[in-house]
This record gives sequence, C-alpha cells and structure tokens, in this order.
Amino acid sequence: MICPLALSQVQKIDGYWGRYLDELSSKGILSQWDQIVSTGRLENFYRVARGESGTHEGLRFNDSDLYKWLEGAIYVQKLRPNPKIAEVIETSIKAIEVAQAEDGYLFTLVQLNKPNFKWRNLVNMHEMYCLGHLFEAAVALKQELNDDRLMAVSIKAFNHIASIYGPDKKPGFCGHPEIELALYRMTEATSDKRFAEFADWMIDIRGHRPSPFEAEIEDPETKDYFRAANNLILKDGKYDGKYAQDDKPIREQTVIVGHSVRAAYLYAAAALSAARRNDKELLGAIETIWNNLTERRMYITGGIGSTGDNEGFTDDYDLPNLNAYAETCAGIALAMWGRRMFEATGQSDYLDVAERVTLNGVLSGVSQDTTLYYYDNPLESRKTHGRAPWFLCACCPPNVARFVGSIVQYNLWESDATVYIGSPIDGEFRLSCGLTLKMETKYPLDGVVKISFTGKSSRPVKLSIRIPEWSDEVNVDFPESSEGAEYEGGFMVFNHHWTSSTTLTIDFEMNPKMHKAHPHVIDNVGRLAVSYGPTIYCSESLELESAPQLKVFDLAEELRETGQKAIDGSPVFQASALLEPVSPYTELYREFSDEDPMAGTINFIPYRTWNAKGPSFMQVWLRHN
Ligand code: FUB
Ligand code: ZN
Repeated sequence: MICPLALSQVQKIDGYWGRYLDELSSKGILSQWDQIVSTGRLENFYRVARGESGTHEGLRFNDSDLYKWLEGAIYVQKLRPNPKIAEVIETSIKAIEVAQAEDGYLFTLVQLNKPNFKWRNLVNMHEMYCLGHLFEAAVALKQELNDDRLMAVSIKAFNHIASIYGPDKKPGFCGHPEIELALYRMTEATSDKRFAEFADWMIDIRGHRPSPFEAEIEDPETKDYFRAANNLILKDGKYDGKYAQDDKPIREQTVIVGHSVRAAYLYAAAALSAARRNDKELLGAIETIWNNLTERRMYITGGIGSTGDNEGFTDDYDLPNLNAYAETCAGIALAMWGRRMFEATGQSDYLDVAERVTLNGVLSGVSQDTTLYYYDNPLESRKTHGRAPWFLCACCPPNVARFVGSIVQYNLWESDATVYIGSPIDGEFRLSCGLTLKMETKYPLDGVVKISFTGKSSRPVKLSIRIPEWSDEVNVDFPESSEGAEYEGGFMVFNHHWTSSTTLTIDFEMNPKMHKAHPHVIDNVGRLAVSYGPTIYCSESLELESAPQLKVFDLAEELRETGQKAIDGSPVFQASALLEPVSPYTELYREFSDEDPMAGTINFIPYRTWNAKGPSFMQVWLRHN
C-alpha cells in the first residue's frame, strides 16, 4: 500500500510551500474566518442551537465552508501554530457540537428553514456533501491535533445516515459526491470498516435505474424550491443523470461529463475504492475516464470544466480561453484524483497531471498573500477579472486552505519498502523506517533538489523520485554510490543503505519550452504557450496599448531570460514580438493597405502569479508568426 505521509511526520516545511504556509497562518486562515463570521455561516449553527426557525442565512450548502475552513485551519495550525487560529478552531468545534440534533442530523438550512425537507432531495440539497466535509475536518482534528470531539459528532451523524440508507435499507447517495472520500478517510482514522464499506456501496449503486434522484425531482412538495437547481440537472425536461455522474454505473462510464468538482471527487473516491477492494474493473473504468479528461478536456494549466453553464464539461477539445471556467475547486479535485490514482497504481503520470494543476490551475486561484481568490481561472483576460476575498458561493477559498495545508500528502508517500517523492518540497520529514529525509530545494523555481538523511533505518528502503514529464535531462550527483538508478513506473529508484553521510543531488534541468494545442482546440490555432519546468507562463499588461492580444510572438529569436524575477521568484522570460500598430490610427475601421508591424517584445511570467497588480490584459496562448 502506498500511503501519504501524515502531517505529524513533517518536521518542517520551508521554501516555496513554506512561504504559502506562513501566509496562511498569519493572514489567509484568519481572513477567511472573518468572512465565515460576517456572512452568518457560523451564526447558522448557533441559530440551530437556540432552536430558531426560518433564520438560515446564505446558500444551502454554506455549512461546508465552515467545515472545509476548519480542516484547512487544523493543517495550518499543525504546521505553523498561531494562538489566534487555535482560538477560532475551538469556537468552531463548539458551534458544530451544539448544532447537532439528538438523532445525529446536522445541516443548518434544513434544521432552521425546511425541517420537512430532511433527506427529501439528495440530488440537490447537499446534506451528505456537507457532512462529508465535516467528516474530513473530524479526521484532520483527530489525526493532527489528537482531538476526538468532531469524530464523535461525525460517527453520530454517520450512524444516523446508516439508519436510513444502506444495502438493506433505502438506496441513497449524494448529488454532489464528497462524502465517499470522507468515509474512506474515516476508516483510515478509526480502523472501523463500516465507513469505507458504506462508501463502496454508494459508489456501486450510483448510475443504476431507477435512480433515487428521479423520484426526488418529481416530489411535488420540494419541486418549486429546487426549480433552479433542477434546471441544471434536467435535459429537455428529463433526468439524464449526467450532471451528477449518475447517467450510468461508473464501471460503464467512458467519458467525463457533468459538473467538474462532483466528477473529480467521485472518481478520486472510486480510485480509493478500487484499491481497497482490488477491483480491476472499477480501476479500468476510471482510467478510461481519466484518459478522456487529460487527453481531450483539460486546459494546459490543468484547469478542468470549461463552462460555467453546468460548472463542468462540454465536448472534446472545447477549451475556450476567455470564458474558461476551470473552477479552483475543480483543479483541487483533479489533484486529489491524480493523487489517488497514483496511490492505486504506483504510476507517475497521474502525478504529472496533479503537479500541472497544482502549480498552475490551483495556485492561480490564490494571491501570493493567500487573502484573495479566483473562483474561475480563465486563460485569457481583458481586464475583466480580479481576485476577491470571498464569494457568495465560497467553496474555493477554504478548499485552497485545506489543499495547501496538506500539500505534503500530494507529494510524499511511503510503502513498506519505498519512499516516494512526487515533487520536491523543501523541508524535513520523519519516515516510518526511522530515517529523517531532508530536501533542500527551490522547486518549482528551479529543478535542483539536494537530498540527505539523519537517523538510522530499521529496514532497507528504496527512494523513488518521479521523473517529471516535462524534464528532458536529469543530472544525478550521488558521490556515495557508483550504481545508477533503476526505473519503474516513471520513477528513478535508488536502492541504497541511507546514512547521515549520504547526499544525493538531482537536477531536473528546466528550459523554457513552447507548446502547441491540438488543432481542434479552435481558440489556440496559430498560437503558442510557454512553460518552464512544471510552470505554465502567460503574458500580461495593465495597459491596452501593450496588451498581449496586440502582439504576435516572433519565432525568429529564442525565448531569453530577462534576469528579472516574477513576484514568486520565478524567472521572467522575453521573446521578440511584432506589434499591431495603434497610433496614428483613430478610425474604427480603415481600408487595409500594407502596414509594417512594429518590432517589440513580450514578457512571460508564471500564469499563477498574474493579476498581482489588479485586473489586466492576459493571455496564456499567444499568436505566433
Ligand atoms: O455545490 C457545492 C460547490 O459549489 C461545488 O463544488 C462548486 O462547484 C459550487 O457549485
Ligand atoms: Zn469552488
């Protein structure tokens, strides 16, 4: 079994990710908390405790924001303790405890406003989705802060669910998958198999007919309330199941459809399910869906879900830049799915995708100081897009917090015999064999990582380091050993007796590269995108006069480093460009005659850092000559 390192195994994280943790601890977590309080999200729990009626504030799934925030706050508190965060974690735990009903039910919208709607509309209501996020916060609290209070609330809530739904009771699963992932984590944290078995059951019954959702949608008492939500689900007035990945059993699905966050959470859980049951058929199906996504429906940034209409997928190669939805949560969900696919298969290409989306389509969703967020992550902007501290539907900010807070779990794993490094993280990590692994690196700013160890190993361990898909040249300096590495599943595998004197330096050489898209991605015909190592670049300007949209990438000269640094320390690149002449023209239209373009330059910065100075003109895909 390949298992991620626990946060308790982290001795320290510095470097690129350390800076994000510092910012989250000193600013991001607390600014999100202020939003949770000022928007009534916390108060809803107190209102339930006070026995109020009709006073719920906000969207029906707002409870999930508190839970997700709490999970993120716990990780950040574990790695970067801050007494103010400790205080608000405590406040939120108490608020959750007092809101739970006697029977275990917990969902403030129904408790306050719609008691008759309890468990009446799984497809839209989000009761299980919210509880899933509670369960994940409970696992975090138990595992990282050794506190069982929310696990007690979660087990009570689960027992309540299992008293209504189950193999010998009603069929039931949530329209928004999430609880499945959470249940596997509950089993991992408690060793109680009931949770994982329940998740397996929900995964297996999804997509069969009749779907429990068909009757719910027709419920005359709830129909009006869910009219807008039903419009997303119904196609020509009929339920086709695609929006919520309920169109066919997962084992028969081949194409990624519907809402992107729902899809990626579901398949991440399905990967866990396939691994624990050694279910090759299920794994094969999600591999096929994964291939459809990554070969035809994913942006170069790793963003997924190209339209806001269904917050999800459309058709193969339909990847518009300006209106790209590519929700930050969908990027996070894809990283989760990639991680779980790697854990199930040991193959590094899933981590290539996880790295792509993490460093591009997810980190673009958060400002460097972690207080401002994007919901959607377009690949072009015409000064129309800015990050915001919070949203009415605020799923993304707390998701970023829990993702960045647990970044180690997306990059470091152990099995009995092997330690796996997905992408290097600067820091020190206690391994279960007794060794402490130290990585010194600026990754992803450059590709060099120096690895050393302290302590003694109780058993031989191999060190497996992913060879990133983008790397053409890997230089290894291993003075203590003349033996080369073996290669397995896309990893370099070093078999060595590691001691305190071992050093291993690896340099994944990074060079700027240019990329073309498949010609069926119509938006990108005649255009190029630039990358450096795992980082996708863009060009940006605050002024229309120098907007990348007015420039044509001149391929006559190579991309060159400017010597300047982007806001996150990455190198800035420059290319020669031909500029559309603006002056002296004043007419809206003119008759065309031969006009010489002006010679100029285009600068490239990491896509994840764009919009640091406010709304701008930006493009990832630039026209070329
Ligand atoms: O439905 C809950 C969350 O809100 C989804 O995951 C996001 O896409 C947004 O719709
Ligand atoms: Zn979101």
